[in-house]
Amino acid sequence: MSEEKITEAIRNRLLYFDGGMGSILISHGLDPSENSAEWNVSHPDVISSVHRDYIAAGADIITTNTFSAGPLRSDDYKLHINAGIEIAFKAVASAGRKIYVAFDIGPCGKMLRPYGDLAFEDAVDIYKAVINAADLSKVDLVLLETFGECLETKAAVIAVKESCSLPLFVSNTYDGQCRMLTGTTPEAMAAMLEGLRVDAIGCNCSVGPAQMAETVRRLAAATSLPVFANPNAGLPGQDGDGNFIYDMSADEFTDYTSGYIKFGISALGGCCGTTPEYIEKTVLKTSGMSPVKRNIKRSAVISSWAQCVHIGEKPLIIGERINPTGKPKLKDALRRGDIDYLINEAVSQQDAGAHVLDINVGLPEISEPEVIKEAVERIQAVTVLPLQIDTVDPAALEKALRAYAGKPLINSVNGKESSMSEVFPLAAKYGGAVIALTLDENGIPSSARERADIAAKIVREAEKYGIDRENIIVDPLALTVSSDPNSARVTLEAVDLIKKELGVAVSLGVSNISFGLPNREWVNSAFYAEALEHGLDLAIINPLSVEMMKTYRAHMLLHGLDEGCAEYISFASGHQIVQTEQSGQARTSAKETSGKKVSLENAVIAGMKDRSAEAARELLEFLSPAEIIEEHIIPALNAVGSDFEKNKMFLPQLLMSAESATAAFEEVKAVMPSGESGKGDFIIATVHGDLHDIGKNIVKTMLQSYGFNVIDLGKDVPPERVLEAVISNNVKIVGLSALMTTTVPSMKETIELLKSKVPDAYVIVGGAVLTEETAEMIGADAYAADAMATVKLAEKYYG
Ligand code: B1M
Repeated sequence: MSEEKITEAIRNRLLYFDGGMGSILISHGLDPSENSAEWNVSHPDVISSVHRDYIAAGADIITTNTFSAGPLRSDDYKLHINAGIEIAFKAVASAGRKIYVAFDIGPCGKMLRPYGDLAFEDAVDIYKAVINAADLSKVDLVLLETFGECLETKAAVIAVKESCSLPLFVSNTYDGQCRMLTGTTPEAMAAMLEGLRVDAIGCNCSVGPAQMAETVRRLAAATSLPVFANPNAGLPGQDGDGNFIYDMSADEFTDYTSGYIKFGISALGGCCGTTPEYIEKTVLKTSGMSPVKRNIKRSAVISSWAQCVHIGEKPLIIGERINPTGKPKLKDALRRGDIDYLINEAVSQQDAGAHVLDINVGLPEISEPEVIKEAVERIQAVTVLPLQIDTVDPAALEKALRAYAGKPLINSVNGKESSMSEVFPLAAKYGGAVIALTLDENGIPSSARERADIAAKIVREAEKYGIDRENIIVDPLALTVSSDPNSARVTLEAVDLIKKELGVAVSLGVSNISFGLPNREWVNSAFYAEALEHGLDLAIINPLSVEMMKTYRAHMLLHGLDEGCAEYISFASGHQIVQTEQSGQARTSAKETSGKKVSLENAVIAGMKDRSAEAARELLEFLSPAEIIEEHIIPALNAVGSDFEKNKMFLPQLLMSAESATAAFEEVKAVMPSGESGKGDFIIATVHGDLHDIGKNIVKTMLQSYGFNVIDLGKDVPPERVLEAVISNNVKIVGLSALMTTTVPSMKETIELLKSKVPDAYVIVGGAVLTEETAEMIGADAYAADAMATVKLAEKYYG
């Protein structure tokens, strides 16, 4: 009898993962700073006994001790991986029942751009190196675990898929608000991973089982794939030595985790702090239970790194402005490589109410694959909207699909064999809903019937690639009424036929209807209203056009799709759109009136690096550097910080704003007087654990311009390094910066070390999180609220 594959088993019955490994190894003497994968070589018996204990406890899936084995962690990673696989393979061989070996892969140890400096394709190569190092004949599946970031997860999935055909389970970590480190929701993750055709999705680590319940529920509601959950033994706390401790008993743990079964999950296990006892009690408590059948309403869904957009639930708008056709300024920006111009268009369209953004950068004189990749990477970092990848070049399409952090719309495929054979394999591999144009080798048919027939052919062909019809959105093509008076009628008839016969969603590039006519928006908006009446699901329009948005908002209102008329009222009262016709630039009138001041703040808030620098240069004509910093850069960052706190902005956007603020600051710094540099030396650092250095850099520049020689130790500086700099440079005055409540203890530690070794050291502290009182409490000599206060304190010290 052939063995039941893991992909079948997980659909047939409740399975059990094992529990924590690292926390058990620590109890056997592993130093938390050691690479636990090395123990596969140095302590194989310990690893083997942990596996055997989990098997005895009832686990069906044993994860190899290879979570932290990879080229960035150790040169010996191949050795560690294969030793780990061999130990697990032998442990299950003597189990007497089928136990599945999961080859466990954790995050690679470096952050991808924009959070770190690792390029996406380099990350793919790192994961490929890990997979190719392993003897995969001895494992049943690959498990990607504890991934906290959307793009890194995608890089690892692609690497696995391109290297082997083993079943792939993917588990992410979410916080208590059901967000991954970078803000991704369970629904967005499920959409992307289902599109990438993984075999099961789950969550592990980070929080305790109580806090994880909502993530598990949402994951299970968002996907038809099997879902699994491996929580920690409680919410992580820290002991006096800074070690993580987990304090939930096995009984309490199983009380929570057994409750996950009603959500429809297929497998349960544990993560940090759990032991064989936890798994045994889980198995006992849930014995006799089977996975609850989930009723997932299947609908087309696309996603960004942050959120999902469901197609077919209500009419949606695809912003059309990032497309060079007929837009000389955009063409020029593309030729100059000015991606900030595109970012401005993206942000304006998002503010105006678009739900999806079309990205088309096709110009014969640029390298479309390279430019579309950069455009996707940069635009997705500043917007939460899903993108529509719009290109006819398969190489460009593939580059964009790889770089995209989510499940995109693909624009487009058509009924030509050549188009379908190029686009469908890519859509099947990377996931995505596809816009299908009703044209084929014979051109665009003149009747609605023939267009619907082409649509049916495309849907059938897509199914051969495993792309089901909910991921096909048919565009029956709006052609200009100026050359064919029947064209609008035919298109609308085709909308009706296609929706009725195929049950798929329908989209239209609305403005094509008026090509060659004057006052095109009059025609466009009338046609748009009619198309909405016919059930148009997605309209590619200009969301900055008042005419079009009037039509949309009124339609939503009249069809009971605008609760409390809220969106209409907000649109009607105040959201007037001012458009500078040819330029392609547009802003709301409220923003426009505030002139240059808002333009630097907006650029920082929107994360436009080049625009921020440009705006700072402009402001320097009539403001002093200090005024620009105090009145423009800092307020913009405060606004960003406040939106971040309210979950309105997420880490990628925070990061883009920080980079933009830095770009503006660099411009300002360039014109600041350098000072005579003889007033004395000053050591400055951001404390250990803290990566915020914008404020510290401002303080440094201000000190320099007042004549001090600043020794800058950078950010995330350990106390010993500060002490060493004080001693080796014989400088007693030190400025420390900390921006987070969590890094104030590190500041205190630094002060204590300095004072114990150099009692006459004079320490000034600063940073948004500090006050006079805190400064005193942690033993600082002085508190500086800002850069000027620091200069005054330094002058007093040396004076
Ligand atoms: Co983050 N961050 N951040 N962040 N970030 C804050 C600080 C936060 C308040 C945002 C929020 O939630 N509202 C919050 C901390 C909450 C808290 O503990 N109370 C926070 C968080 C939580 C985080 C992360 C944990 C987010 C995450 O990963 N989930 C993460 C932590 C990373 C780490 O440090 N380990 C993180 C990451 C980042 C970015 C990397 C994206 C980026 C920093 C980029 C960089 O610095 N290169 C960033 C940013 C930009 C911010 C905000 C938005 C802006 C900080 C800033 O530059 N302000 C910030 C929110 C806010 O402060 N409104 C926020 C402008 C700057 C000029 O002010 O630094 O105060 P400031 O400096 C002033 C004075 O304080 C004084 O003079 C300066 C000039 O007037 N001063 C000194 C400062 N240092 C001094 C030293 C002196 C003297 C005076 O020595 C003599």
